[in-house]
Amino acid sequence: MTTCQNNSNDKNKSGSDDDDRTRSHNGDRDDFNDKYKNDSDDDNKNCSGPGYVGNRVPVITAQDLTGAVTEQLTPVGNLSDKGIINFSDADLSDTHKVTGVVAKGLTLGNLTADITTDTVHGTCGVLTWNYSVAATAIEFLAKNQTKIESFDVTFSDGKGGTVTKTIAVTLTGTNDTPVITAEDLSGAVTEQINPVGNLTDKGVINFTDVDLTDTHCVTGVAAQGCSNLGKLTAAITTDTANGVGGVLTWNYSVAAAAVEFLAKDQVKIESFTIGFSDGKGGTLTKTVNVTLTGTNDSPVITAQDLSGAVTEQINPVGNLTDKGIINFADVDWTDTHSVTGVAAQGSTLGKLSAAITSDTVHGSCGVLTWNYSVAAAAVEFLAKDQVKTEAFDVSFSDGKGGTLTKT
Ligand SMILES: [Ca+2]
Ligand SMILES: [Ca+2]
Ligand SMILES: [Ca+2]
Ligand SMILES: [Ca+2]
Repeated sequence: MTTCQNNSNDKNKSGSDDDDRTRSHNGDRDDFNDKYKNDSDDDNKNCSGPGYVGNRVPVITAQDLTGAVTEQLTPVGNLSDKGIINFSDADLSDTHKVTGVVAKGLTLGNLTADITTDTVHGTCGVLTWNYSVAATAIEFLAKNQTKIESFDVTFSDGKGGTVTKTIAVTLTGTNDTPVITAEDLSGAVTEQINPVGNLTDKGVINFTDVDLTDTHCVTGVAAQGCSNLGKLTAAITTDTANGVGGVLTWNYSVAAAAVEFLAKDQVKIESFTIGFSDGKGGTLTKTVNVTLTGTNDSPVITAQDLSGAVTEQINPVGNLTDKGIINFADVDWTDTHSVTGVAAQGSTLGKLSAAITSDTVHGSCGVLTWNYSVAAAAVEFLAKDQVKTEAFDVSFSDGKGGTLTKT
């Protein structure tokens, strides 16, 4: 009885002086009994004796009623927290037990509670509560998003004295980076024969984000290198709902005329980097490659000299000759050209040869030169002002299927 009183005394009279302690040890009526002097003196002197008629409810002396867990970056096992409630009970012989733990509303975690140390001489009782939730169960929380789970814990002294305390555990979210579930990162356009408008392609990137409340946006599109002819735009066309179903759509466009310079099957790859974010520090970067494929364009004549003339000499010596040039262009920058044939129309006295004497540079300024020659002696038979026309078909090609024939 003396130890119980001292303990109780110490707890309830912080700052009391030595005189009080001395009086307790001396067996005088002490503070412990003073505290409960609403009861009769007899009851306090004989707590379990025949004169005892009332039960005293346990008294909380200290309590930790709040818990906290924080979402892990990579969920493993359980997240847990615990706390204790200290109590005393003036009824020295009472034993205590937890009689109920009731979750308030729907909770993701569980809370258990037990009397881990019962009172000794009425003091130092300890109720310990343990909260636990599966780490994976709270991944859905966004960064710093909180959810509070509450539980009513009731314990009893077995004599009708019960105490109910509410434990509130705060769950705090951590950001999860969006996850790509499918992606189309390659585009392709093909040069038209006759360029009109724009050449376009598009694709989508599908993503999820376990943080249910996160919204997403494209943070930037950057061309890689400086030679891109086209442009790429990107936007979140469908955001996630319940964490799934996010769609980022990219659109590539290039002026049809801008890719005419590509030769047949020549390819040019244009790359763009797309960044998007969940607004909470979770970012992803994706690179889209668009392949531009060329189509052949036939050479185009820009100027031409298709007629020659020679006149019979009085005294035939050597050959009579003439020549001319055909200027051409080819928008296919890399094409090289060659004469593929010279064919005389009917029988001719002279001969005509032809060659590409200057090929195109960046598609222009190509020159084909033809040379006609006939033996001077061979035309002596012509009377004064009599004419004979000799015709030749000259063909040249860009080597990619584009041919021209000139007469
Ligand atoms: Ca999260
Ligand atoms: Ca997120
Ligand atoms: Ca072309
Ligand atoms: Ca060509």
